[in-house]
Amino acid sequence: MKIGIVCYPTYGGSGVVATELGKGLAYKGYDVHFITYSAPTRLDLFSENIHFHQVNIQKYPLFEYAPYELALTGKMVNVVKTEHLDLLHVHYAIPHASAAIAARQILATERIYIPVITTLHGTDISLVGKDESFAPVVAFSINQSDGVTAVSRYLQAETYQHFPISKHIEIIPNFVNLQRFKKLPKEHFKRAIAPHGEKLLVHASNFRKVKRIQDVIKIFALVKQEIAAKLLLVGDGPERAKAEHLCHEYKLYDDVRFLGKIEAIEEVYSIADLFLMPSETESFGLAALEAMACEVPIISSNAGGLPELNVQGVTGFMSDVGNIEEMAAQAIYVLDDANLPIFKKNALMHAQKFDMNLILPKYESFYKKVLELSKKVEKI
Ligand code: GMT
Repeated sequence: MKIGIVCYPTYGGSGVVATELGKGLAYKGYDVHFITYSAPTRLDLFSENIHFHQVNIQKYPLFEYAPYELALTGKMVNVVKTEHLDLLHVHYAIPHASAAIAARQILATERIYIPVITTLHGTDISLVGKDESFAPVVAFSINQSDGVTAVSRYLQAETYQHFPISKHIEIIPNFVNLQRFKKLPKEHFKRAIAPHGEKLLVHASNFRKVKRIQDVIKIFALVKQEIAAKLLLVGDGPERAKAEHLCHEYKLYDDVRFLGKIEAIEEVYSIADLFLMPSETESFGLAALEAMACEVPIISSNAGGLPELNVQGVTGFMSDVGNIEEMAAQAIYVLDDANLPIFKKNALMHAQKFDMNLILPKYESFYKKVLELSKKVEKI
């Protein structure tokens, strides 16, 4: 089967899921064509089954806002035709789903029928998608897709609640590659960062407002009052400057390390004792899952789909958004030497339920179902 995958190639959960899915499918023998504006960050694999088609946008003085969606649509049309794709799988509704629906319509005029599957990831529904300038287009493209998936039960419910959707939305949770995300022997790295046996807390994200980085620092400040600890912050984004400022204000700067964007993030998780995710909303929380696979328990908010991932009192704890005192108290409890080993073991055991080898077949059967249904529609 030949599949076109459209995603955001930069740091961000939806791009990571799309890329890991593409790599996994290529490994299974599918011919995978990534259609994006630059090579996806995690597309580090050389494989004869993986192809990359770059979307280029013409610069023209008239365009104050270059029409990326049109360039993407045109690219999809061309790639479907030249590569004889069977299916387009787009990740993140805006603008990938509407571009794919337009491409499908253009191709239909040449009697080429290409089914479109849209995977909803989170902010395309919960934050950006609800914006009144996008909402009608998001609803239209979901309803028009041949198949729609969402990464959690929460996101499915949220989509039905906020948009007039007549389409079935299949839930296919995010997954983790357990070959890559596992606890690695990095004790030397840990000794360098925490030479006195301090506990290591970690947070990884794109440092956007929704991640509540300031809560991460405030929780850490409270934890540090009770136990020796260090904080590692992985990633970068608009909230970083504020976070740095807060560290200075709390006189924490020597105990917090801003590591920036890191490729081998599993090496950081391998030395971590606790992952903090106090997000305002989170449709799934992929970074937390990858940390869990490296035996790291989670302290998170209970927003969005996080209760589907973090099991209260088992893999860590959850609190209401912004309840930093409770999150800090729970972190201190988990980090206690009497409790930590069991939480670590539980985190790994739970992450194994999201093993890529279990979730990929769900996408494969969904592809088959959508292809069969669309063949019937074609005949009518
Ligand atoms: O907003 C982000 O954190 C990035 C965003 C994305 O689409 O790139 O992440 C969303 O998709 C991830 C993969 O499915 C989920 O794990 C994240 O929970 C989700 N983020 C939010 O809902 C805020």
